[in-house]
Amino acid sequence: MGSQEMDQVAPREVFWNSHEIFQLEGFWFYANSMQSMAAFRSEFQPRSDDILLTSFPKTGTTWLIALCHNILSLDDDGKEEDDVLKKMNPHELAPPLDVNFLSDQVQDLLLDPGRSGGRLLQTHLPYNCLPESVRNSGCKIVHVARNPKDTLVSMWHFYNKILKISAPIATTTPDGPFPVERAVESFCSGVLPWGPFYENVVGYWEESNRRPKEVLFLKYEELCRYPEEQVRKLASFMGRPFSSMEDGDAEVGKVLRRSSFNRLKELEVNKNGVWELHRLPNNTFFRKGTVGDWKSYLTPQLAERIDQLTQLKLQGTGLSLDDF
Ligand code: PAP
Repeated sequence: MGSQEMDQVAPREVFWNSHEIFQLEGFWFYANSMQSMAAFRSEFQPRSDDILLTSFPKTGTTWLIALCHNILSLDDDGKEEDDVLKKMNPHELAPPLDVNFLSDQVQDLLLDPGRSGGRLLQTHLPYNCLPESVRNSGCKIVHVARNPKDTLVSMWHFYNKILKISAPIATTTPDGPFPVERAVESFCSGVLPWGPFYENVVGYWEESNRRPKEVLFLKYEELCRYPEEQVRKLASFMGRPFSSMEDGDAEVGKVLRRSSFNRLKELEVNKNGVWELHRLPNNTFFRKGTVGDWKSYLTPQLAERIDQLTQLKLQGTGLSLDDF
């Protein structure tokens, strides 16, 4: 469906009293990205060595981009001072294709990713909404998932912050933080950008079971708990396995250090820089970077509400997002 047809027929809602969203194929997306999304779905030409990073928002996208970028950059024998992450927020290396497909920056990046090896691409689109060309191309897809309560709390902080600074996607600017109870309500209803959360995640989980060589499913919590093991798994999947010898261990350490939350958060570019494409301060992508922060924000009742839904939605899928 083209964006004009979509515009006429798509159901619409307002997310958090501020962002207009529309529904397509059971999922919700920002209304102002309708044109870009339609173009991405119909025009995007994948290459067989592309690596497409996918995620529901706030589940570890920034970290995943940094990790993959640093894995691919090992071949360039980059010195610390040449590290582009010192000059750019990780998102600038792989802007969301569904939202920015028509921008000059993305079109330039698609033509010349500026590094040897495959292109690093990113989207929050659910698996079934990816361009057909991607689903049929066999290009590699990595998905990162996260505990739903931590995802929600991260999202709550993020939107409260960007609404305060009146990002261009927002139509109104509220006085105080959006009530967390209403954020839980909206999360559970599934009516939120790229939602419903569960269906988005399960789509990739199921595809990773069907095509494990082409779709890798990672969890934020496992990356936190077993970083070396998970990065080795990611690199092997990307076709850049580390050696099991000492030099391999050193490379894994380098990738993890360069991608670490503490390092990235403290870089000048992420403390004070702005991601011009979205006019967002880079610091909005680095908050706490921990597991279980939901405990500081959700009452037992709200947590129980999400847990029950998680159980219901993941029943029979073999997926658990509450292991930690
Ligand atoms: P996005 O969907 O807007 O791109 P995304 O990067 O998926 O956001 O998620 C942001 C979360 O990842 C934040 O979590 P928090 O709110 O619970 O703190 C952010 O702090 C965290 N994060 C960002 N970079 C890293 C990193 N290098 N390591 C671990 N966590 C990170």
